[in-house]
Amino acid sequence: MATLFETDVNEADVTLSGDDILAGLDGKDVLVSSITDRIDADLIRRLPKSVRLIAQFGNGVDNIDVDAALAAGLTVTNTPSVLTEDTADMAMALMLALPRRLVEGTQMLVRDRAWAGWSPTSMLGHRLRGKALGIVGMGRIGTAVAQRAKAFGLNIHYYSRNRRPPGVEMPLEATYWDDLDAMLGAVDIVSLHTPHTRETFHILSAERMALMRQGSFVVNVSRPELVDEAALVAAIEDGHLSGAALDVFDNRNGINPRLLALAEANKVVLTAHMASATLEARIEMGETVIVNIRTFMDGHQPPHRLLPG
Ligand code: 8YV
Repeated sequence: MATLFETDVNEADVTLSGDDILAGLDGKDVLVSSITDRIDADLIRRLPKSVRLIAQFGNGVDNIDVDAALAAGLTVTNTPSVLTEDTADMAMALMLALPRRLVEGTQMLVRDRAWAGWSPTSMLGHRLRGKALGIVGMGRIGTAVAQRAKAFGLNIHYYSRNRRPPGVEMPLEATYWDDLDAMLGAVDIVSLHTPHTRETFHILSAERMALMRQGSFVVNVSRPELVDEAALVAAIEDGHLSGAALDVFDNRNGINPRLLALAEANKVVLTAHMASATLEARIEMGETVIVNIRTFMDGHQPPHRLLPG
């Protein structure tokens, strides 16, 4: 960006306040944001007139009030596709980590130095093949997860606003559910791949967790807001769910100590919002931001612009 444009970078790599963001924007055409920058309606109202494009470095845009931005005549872009495969890889890794006790096995060896050697009943986990996976949100990432899971022998179920065409469903032998509640009672693993919007906030509510099968578990590489975390913790504590593998969790006031306790007890696997954190994805995300800016500044519609609604 610095080669192509006159660029002001947040070199400190720390989250800026709204006022700090505004202070750096005087006379600028473009604001490049990422998930930790809260671009709400108030900040949008206070943006200098020079700013015409918000180019998000990221797929999800729930940190931006997109409706307010579009209503103010701004263009908003994101960086989809380039992080799909890496994010799906991480979902698959998390799906394996719980039943195959990957973290626990490593900790026993390395942290606890407590391995007594192989024995027939040591570190027994559960087989993935033959289990039913319920994917919530069958977009790009959900579909990429389904492809991987199919190769691992999981039976694919999905809930999505729209049923996917036979060309997508058939190779996956996927079962479509138009009723999320019904799907939850029919699967062993629930993996969340829907964006965080007003409609999807707590899509996995306490009521819905109660509908999940005894001993089933949750994978979330999307957004913490999709899950009622307090209810999830309670459902694992009381043994209804066997666990959760979470790349995202509520971290606004630190991580919930009860969630951490469950992680210590190896019922929960936590990773640090790193599903898309590959060097390759970050480079391609940056390149996509640049393509969006360049086409916009050249007077064209940028390829990854968001539409109203
Ligand atoms: C990114 C993500 O790292 O792109 C997304 O939606 O959740 C992450 O994987 C982050 O958003 C960058 O802004």
